[in-house]
Amino acid sequence: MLDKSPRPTPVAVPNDLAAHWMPFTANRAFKKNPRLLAGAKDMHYFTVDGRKIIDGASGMWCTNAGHGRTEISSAIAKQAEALDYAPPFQFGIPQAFELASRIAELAPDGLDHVFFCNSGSEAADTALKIALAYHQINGQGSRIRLIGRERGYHGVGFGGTSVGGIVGNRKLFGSLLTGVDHLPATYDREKQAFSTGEPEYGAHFADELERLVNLHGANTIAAVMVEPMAGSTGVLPAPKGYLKRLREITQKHGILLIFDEVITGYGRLGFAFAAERYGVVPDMLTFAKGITNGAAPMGGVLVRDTIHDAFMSGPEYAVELAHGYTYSAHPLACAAGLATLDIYRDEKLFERARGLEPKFADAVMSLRKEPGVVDIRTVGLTAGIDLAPVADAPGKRGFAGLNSAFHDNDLMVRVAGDTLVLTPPLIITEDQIGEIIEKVVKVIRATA
Ligand code: PXG
Repeated sequence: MLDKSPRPTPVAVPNDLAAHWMPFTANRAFKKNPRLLAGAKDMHYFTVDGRKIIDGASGMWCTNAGHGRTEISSAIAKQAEALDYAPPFQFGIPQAFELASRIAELAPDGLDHVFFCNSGSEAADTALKIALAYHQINGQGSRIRLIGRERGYHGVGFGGTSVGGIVGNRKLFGSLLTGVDHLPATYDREKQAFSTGEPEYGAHFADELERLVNLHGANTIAAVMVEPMAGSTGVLPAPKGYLKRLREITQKHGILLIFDEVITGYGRLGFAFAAERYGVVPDMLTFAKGITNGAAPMGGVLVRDTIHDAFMSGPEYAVELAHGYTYSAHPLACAAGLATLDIYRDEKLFERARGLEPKFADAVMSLRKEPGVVDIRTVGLTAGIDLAPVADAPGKRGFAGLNSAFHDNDLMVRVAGDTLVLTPPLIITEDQIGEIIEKVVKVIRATA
């Protein structure tokens, strides 16, 4: 029987860290030496003990407009008072339609419809399901294979985990989806080290799709999903011409191309979407994070009109796609999204990111002379700095870097293995870029 008698050591006190099993976290290390945050404004976090931390990570690739934007928080508060919740199945709120139109307007021509969900993981699984369903209703039900890429990250649902290519995220979780295959990663350090922007070498990695088509037969392949810039694995920008070639091959074989723009969407690469930067229009495009500046959970899939329209047949009383979430197009997220898009537009933040890109790249590349820096990649306002790992302890130096940054240098960075990742809010000033780089120098030296 459940023992409800008073416990000698209460677990319900706010400063007891035991009950919260933290996601993607080294829980035991965290609880010995916590990194606890209490507030945030513009480019900074404030810790529970009152330190001011400069944010080199946009939280977790989310707060492109910087923290504590009152336009967003008051829009959320106003919406919560006017309409807290509305069922998204068979009912709607005007803000959801307005937000979908605004997102479609930012996207390349043809990507005209938005299916809302609550996260990047849900967006990835939604896009994969739409791809399978589309082929089914289009009379090509043999197209059931999904192709991802090694080192790709598409969240943690079963679809995204299966199509994703980060070994550590896959290996504990059984057989995952069947019928999934992977393109090779686009990274070759010997040929690409210290490239700024898109590496010259590597368009040919896309040709591996022809090999998979030969192996499986085009008529069995539903979709290919890739990030235009692989973020979570440590920042791997697409090589020059790579995405165009993927587009040509997918088109030739009737395979849908899905861009996962959860990270690259909303200005990270200097454009509303990376699709625009690369002049390549996918059939679907997933987004999350920056759509609400991180202030409310929201994700979504932009869908090509021909795919959407294919579903709009059959009796009008019938549901066309048996898919959706209780919190799809949640009123608070829609309010946050609309206020966020206003800020991006009014402050021209995508253009700002584009303008800062060369200065950011130069500043980050100055780190190449620091001890144990084995490669640096930059694109948009993002950089990956590979540190030589401690022998026989991959990830140990990266973790030390995270701690050195936070505890000793008042800096927040992301870490992927032994790669330090910088991806600051797009409101960053040139001086603040310099400040972050000075701090990173200290972190690299402290962990060498
Ligand atoms: N796709 C991509 C490309 C992502 O980067 C997801 C899907 C999943 O989104 P949700 O909202 O379900 O978490 C992501 C998430 C990191 C880091 O340190 C990156 C992500 C999440 C957490 C950490 O690089 N990206």
